[in-house]
Amino acid sequence: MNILLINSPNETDNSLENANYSLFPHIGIVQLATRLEEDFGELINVEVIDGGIKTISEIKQKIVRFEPSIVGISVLTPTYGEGLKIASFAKQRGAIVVLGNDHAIFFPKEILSNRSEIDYVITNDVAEKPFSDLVSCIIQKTSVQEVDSLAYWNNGEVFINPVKQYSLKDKNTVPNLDFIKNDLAKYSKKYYSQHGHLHGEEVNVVTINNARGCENKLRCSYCSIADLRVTTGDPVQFWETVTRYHDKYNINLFFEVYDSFTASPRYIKSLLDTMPAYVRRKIENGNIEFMIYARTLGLLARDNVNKFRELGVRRVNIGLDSGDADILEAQRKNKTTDKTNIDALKLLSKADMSVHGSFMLGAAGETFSTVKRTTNHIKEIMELVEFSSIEVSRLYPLPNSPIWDMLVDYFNPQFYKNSKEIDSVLAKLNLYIPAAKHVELASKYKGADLFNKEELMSDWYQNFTHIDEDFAVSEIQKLDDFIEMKNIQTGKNVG
Ligand code: B12
Ligand code: SF4
Repeated sequence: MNILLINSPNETDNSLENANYSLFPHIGIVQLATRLEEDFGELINVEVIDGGIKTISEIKQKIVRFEPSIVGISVLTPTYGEGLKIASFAKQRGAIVVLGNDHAIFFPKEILSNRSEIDYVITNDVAEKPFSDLVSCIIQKTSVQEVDSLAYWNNGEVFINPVKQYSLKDKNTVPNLDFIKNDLAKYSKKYYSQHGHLHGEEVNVVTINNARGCENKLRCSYCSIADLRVTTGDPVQFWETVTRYHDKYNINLFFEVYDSFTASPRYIKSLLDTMPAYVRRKIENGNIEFMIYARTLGLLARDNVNKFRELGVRRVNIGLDSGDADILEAQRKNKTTDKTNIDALKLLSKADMSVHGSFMLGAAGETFSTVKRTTNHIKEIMELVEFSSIEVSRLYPLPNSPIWDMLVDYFNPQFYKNSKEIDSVLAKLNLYIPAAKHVELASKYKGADLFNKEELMSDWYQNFTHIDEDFAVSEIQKLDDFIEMKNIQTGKNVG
């Protein structure tokens, strides 16, 4: 049986890519492919294709040539529209279509109800086991009723089976890079063309993931990550993987996509304690480097920056977000201020690390003067540390976030106790939204599975900020020009 796993591409055109887009492999689908191969061996033939580096027409050609019986598509909210086009094409050619990843996790019922081209949705962000169980049922033609986290049709009704929580400690499948061995050079070349100057002569990149979650239990207002609970894998297996990838594929830059590397002090210690002498030497000689995500508060704690230096971290991605302390609080950054950001950047500079920083203009309650403060802040911090890139974007409200509660789920919020609490948060930001407006927004978006990003942003700016969207766009353009003048890469989370 042939199984094809696809990462759906961004709908934005290439000139509007974010600063790291398609520079690294989509590791989730490689991990799923590896697990299927481990579980089914010769019974299946599984391949992966990443929309980050392939066009929709290349993906369609692949479907025609490979004739998969099962097509699994990884969809995020901004990539879901393209994912549906791929799904329809695969369905017309007779494949069973399964969706996974964040957008599918958030809207299983809506997706199955609105889209006849989708057969199943896996609603777990550690999806190896449920996906493998589903494939087993399809191969053996048995009932899917016992597959955990599965959304499916039964007797004219959509069912969603209970979601099991998987811990990476128990099992974290190590992705077999042979699935993408012909593409590895493509990512590395793209990465080198944009950020090569930050590294040595040859940069071979890969994505790696041995821990997930974040210490900010409040959840940043825009954070759309499915599950923020911290789960960490075996540190010894991590170093074995690093060593294998380095020796076999010549990888020297590892992008560990742990949501916040500062989340678990115990895990940091366990990595330091188990680091093999071979890797330590490679790190000291500059032959192995890591790029991570971190929170600035976490970087200021427990001598973390020096520990990260020892672990080989040379590039840090940070959501700096704003230069205004009140806006940072409104964004639920949980005790992070503009000063915290500045202090952390200074420490990173001392440790000779480069930074990818992202900002957005349009947080709840944003005003002309808070935008001005952020603009000045960006100009100030540019001198503090080496930036690989500074990305300033409009705010794009995504589901499963506190701002989605404000915009869509006002009457039934997930991250606020009730509508009253949202009202009081908004009132502190001088925002008073009539009940009729909330009713209008809820009925506009409730029950939908596909969203128009421009419409979402327009509703957001009009109702939840004190600035015009056009003003945000023009300030971003001015900032981009300034940043590029300093030879720092820009990028867009939203075009
Ligand atoms: C690393 C990362 C990136 C890297 C990606 C590098 C790469 N090529 O993969 C960069 C910085 C480039 C990036 C870009 C974008 N990202 Co991003 N990214 C992440 C991050 C931090 C980790 C993702 C990851 O690799 N995790 C590790 C792997 C092993 O896990 P996984 O991908 O989740 O896969 C597992 C499950 O989801 C599931 N699964 C995945 N695919 C499938 C498919 C099937 C069929 C099944 C059954 C299961 C399944 O099984 C996998 C194994 O357990 C997440 C945060 C998070 N925790 O998810 C945000 C996140 C996924 N990104 C997000 C977004 C919005 C984007 C962009 C659209 C931003 C933009 N506007 O350009 C682009 C889209 C890129 C694309 N087309 O894939 C959002 C998605 C929210 C949403 N509502 O959908 C997240 C959650 C962050 C956030 N804002 O809150 N991203
Ligand atoms: S720091 Fe990042 S991962 Fe943590 S809650 Fe905020 S956006 Fe989400």
